[in-house]
Amino acid sequence: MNDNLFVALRDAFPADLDATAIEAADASAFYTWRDLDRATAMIANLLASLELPAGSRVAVQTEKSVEALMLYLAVLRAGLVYLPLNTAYQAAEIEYFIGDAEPAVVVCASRNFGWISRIAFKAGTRNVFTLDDDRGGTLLQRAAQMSDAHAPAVRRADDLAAILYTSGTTGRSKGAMLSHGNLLSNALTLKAYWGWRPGDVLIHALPIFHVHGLFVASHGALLNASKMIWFSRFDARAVIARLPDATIFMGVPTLYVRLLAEPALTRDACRHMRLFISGSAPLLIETFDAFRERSGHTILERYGMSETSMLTSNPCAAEDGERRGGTVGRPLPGVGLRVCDEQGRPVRSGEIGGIEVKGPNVFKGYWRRPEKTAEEFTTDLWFKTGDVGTQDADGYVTIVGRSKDLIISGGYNVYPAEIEGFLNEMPGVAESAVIGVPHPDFGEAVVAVVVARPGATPEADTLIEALKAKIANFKVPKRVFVAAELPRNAMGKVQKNVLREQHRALFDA
Ligand code: MLC
Ligand code: AMP
Repeated sequence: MNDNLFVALRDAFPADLDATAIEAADASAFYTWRDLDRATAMIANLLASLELPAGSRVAVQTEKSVEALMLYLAVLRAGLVYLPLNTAYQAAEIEYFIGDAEPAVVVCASRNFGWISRIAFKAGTRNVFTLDDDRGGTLLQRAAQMSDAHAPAVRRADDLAAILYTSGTTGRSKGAMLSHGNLLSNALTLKAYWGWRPGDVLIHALPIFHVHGLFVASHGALLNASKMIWFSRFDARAVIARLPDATIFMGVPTLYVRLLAEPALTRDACRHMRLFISGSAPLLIETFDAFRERSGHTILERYGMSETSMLTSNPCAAEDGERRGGTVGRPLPGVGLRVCDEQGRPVRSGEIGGIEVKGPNVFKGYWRRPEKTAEEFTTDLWFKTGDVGTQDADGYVTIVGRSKDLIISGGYNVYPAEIEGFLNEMPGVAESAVIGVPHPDFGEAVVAVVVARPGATPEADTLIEALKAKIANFKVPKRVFVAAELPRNAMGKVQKNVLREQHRALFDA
């Protein structure tokens, strides 16, 4: 018995391997199921030729491409551990992840080879390959010499398949360890609950370095032998132009806001669609309503996280109930969910508390951080999500806030403590507080308030430029304010809620 996730995905391929599996959105390239099978075998053989110990990590920072998806599948096939990295990450961030995960293999874009290979070799990585979005790079050159037959490595359900870096509820980024069993159980649950059926076609327009685009979207289509229409980046007009050829779309709320900004989004454009799914950040009820009005479709909102994959979903089938805007639906089949007070006692339905979860989808713990893992589980082994919400008598969950200091901007997580750390080191800055405020496009936008050192006059624009050179662009505050002091409570703790209130209307139209 082989529990390797790749085997389940490969077993789902259609009988006709020459049918199209993935089509580039501009119809410039078509990949058959046979192409996926052969290419993943060749890359897996290349990885196998490196004779790496079991559990070795393959860290990947490349632009989105079908070949990058093939690399992910090949890593599973070879029985290694996939570690995807956001393309926006810069040197200090990459250095941290590579230092922490100690990957045996790093794959990066050719243009970044110089600095990334320096970081990787210094950290003890032996193999650095390149992969570009035009099929260039050493990875495919080397794989082209390999056999296109490969027996998937035997893995047990508990063996590690991927590590996703996330900050959990506190502190520096930690690697969430996901097993083959975690990922497969969630993929199978979603396949059934969202009623994937023959003929479904997915528009894949999300990045493939996070749960949403890499697991939820790709696994869903692969497990259903569904064709994907592949966008290397999201473009609202181009997506609308392909809706008539598709049935399923998945996006973060920003994508829905941007689709709605296009007059071409009409009922007629959506007539062939079956399902629009949203997640990764709160979907505003205004967006939910406006989308229904314009397209005739009720967005299905679901909720999940890196550590757990998907946890709750609004119903897909009418007999399972209605899709309620503002809620994230009910716990998925097989997922246990409870809402607890600060003492860890379950609250009554309708009352607010911390959301805790349990199930076959819940991760194995944080990479090399047993103490952090222990902190985020209760004594009876429920995982504390750090999200705050309520569950009504019908089981629908509403997320009302987060106990973790986290900003979600356009579906990307930003940890204020990390940005504050960088700001506090900058010349002229005594201290800082980073907050999220409502933003019409990104949902929340990052804003910083800094206090100057005595005699210093740090400029907002200079600080923003300096941050741009150090951290991923989506983490850089859209605005920086210099204040005389930060509001504090009697205990001396910065009152971020006061700052959020002060700047709440900053991005109002
Ligand atoms: C881009 N920018 C952002 C941003 N994305 N700013 C804040 N938040 C974001 N998310 C800024 C850049 O810094 C840059 O600014 C400018 O926008 C243009 O950059 P770009 O890369 O060209 O932007 P664009 O292509 O428009 O990207 C926007 C986006 C992208 C919404 C398409 O952010 C995106 O793909 N988001 C999806 C994230 C996602 O997949 N999340 C899933 C997480 S999984 P400047 O100033 O430098 O020019 C998860 C679990 C779950 O959470 O439940 O699913
Ligand atoms: P990540 O660690 O990147 O996987 O982000 C997970 C976090 O995204 C969750 O803990 C939630 O705070 C948030 N999230 C995901 N889906 C939703 C949703 N539908 N509504 C509100 N928040 C969400």
